[in-house]
Amino acid sequence: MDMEWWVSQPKIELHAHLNGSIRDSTLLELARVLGEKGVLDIAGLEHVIKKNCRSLPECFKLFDLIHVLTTDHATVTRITKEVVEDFAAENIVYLELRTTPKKNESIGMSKRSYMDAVIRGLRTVDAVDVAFIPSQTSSENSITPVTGACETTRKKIYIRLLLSIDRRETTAAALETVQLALEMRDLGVVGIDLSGNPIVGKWETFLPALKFAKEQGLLVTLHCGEVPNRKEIQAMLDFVPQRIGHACFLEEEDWEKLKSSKIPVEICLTSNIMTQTIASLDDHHFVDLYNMKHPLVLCTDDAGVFSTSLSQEYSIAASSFGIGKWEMFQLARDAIEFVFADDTVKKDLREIFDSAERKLR
Ligand code: 6MZ
Repeated sequence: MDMEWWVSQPKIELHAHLNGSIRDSTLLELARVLGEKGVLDIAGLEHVIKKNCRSLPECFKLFDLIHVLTTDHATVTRITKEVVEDFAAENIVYLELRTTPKKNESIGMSKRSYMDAVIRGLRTVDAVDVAFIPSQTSSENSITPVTGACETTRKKIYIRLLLSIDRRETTAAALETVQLALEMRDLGVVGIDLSGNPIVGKWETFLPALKFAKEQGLLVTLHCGEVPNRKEIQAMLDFVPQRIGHACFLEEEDWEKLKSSKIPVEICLTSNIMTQTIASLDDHHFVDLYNMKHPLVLCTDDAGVFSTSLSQEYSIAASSFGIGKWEMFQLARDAIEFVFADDTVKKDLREIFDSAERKLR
């Protein structure tokens, strides 16, 4: 199967970090502008940006650099728009985009104004129809089935937002993010993510904010087991989040707990390989989870940083694990059950997949 086939099929993306999904070309352009202004020494920077294999610690250094380049309101708006257009272009019909609200007093940025810039980005997308305000979801959007590369009608993408707590943050900062998520529920914010450098920060620091989020009905996904950390992995599974990301370093007992809990796992193949979290695809836990019929969803993590796309992740899984086209289509459809959006959206998504399926038969 060629890439065109994977691109043409409807897909659901549930684990994508905004700043990790930025286009290479935009990143280089922003770096050059700051370089010309003398704000940044860009010697060697292009090499860093273009490097296509980096360890997990190197990745977080790159994120700090990306944040220097992107964290002003106009750029946040621009990259949001571009990221949405890029996902929609490859027939992602539902995108749960996550980002860490950032505060920078020197440029008048609060977590709220950062998120407002993201929302402006969603509003300025013009290449495709964007459905992100929950109350308007059913009336605003007639269903545009995604049927293939030669589709002539406009594409449509549902978007929901997750606010990320960075593991460098304090309990108070994490609570502020949860509070903001609650305030922005009518703008499509549906949940909270815990992410950032997995060797930084302690679970106990974030727990009060995550508990509060849960009590308030926000849905939670956690980066879990990206590095070996037995105690934290156990505590995370005991918290019973609605989904977890990665799950690379679980021990036997944790696997049992995960499997009986049926917590869906967001699998990011290229990310795990590039960061050398998993040595090779042959060793990837995808196979075991897939064979067990454990709920799972293929995701990109950081499509820009890892030079991948969701279509490519599907293609890699199919060829590496010998899974047929039809099964892969079902895998993509199964993700409907794990989205954090409400039943109206799920119903629309089912219709989109049904319509695509009729064309496949
Ligand atoms: C953990 C990750 C990540 O939030 O600024 N992030 N956290 N593990 C990963 N695996 C490679 N990839 C990205 O997007 C970038 C931020 O997302 C988190 C990190 O906190 C990173 O700084 P935003 O839009």
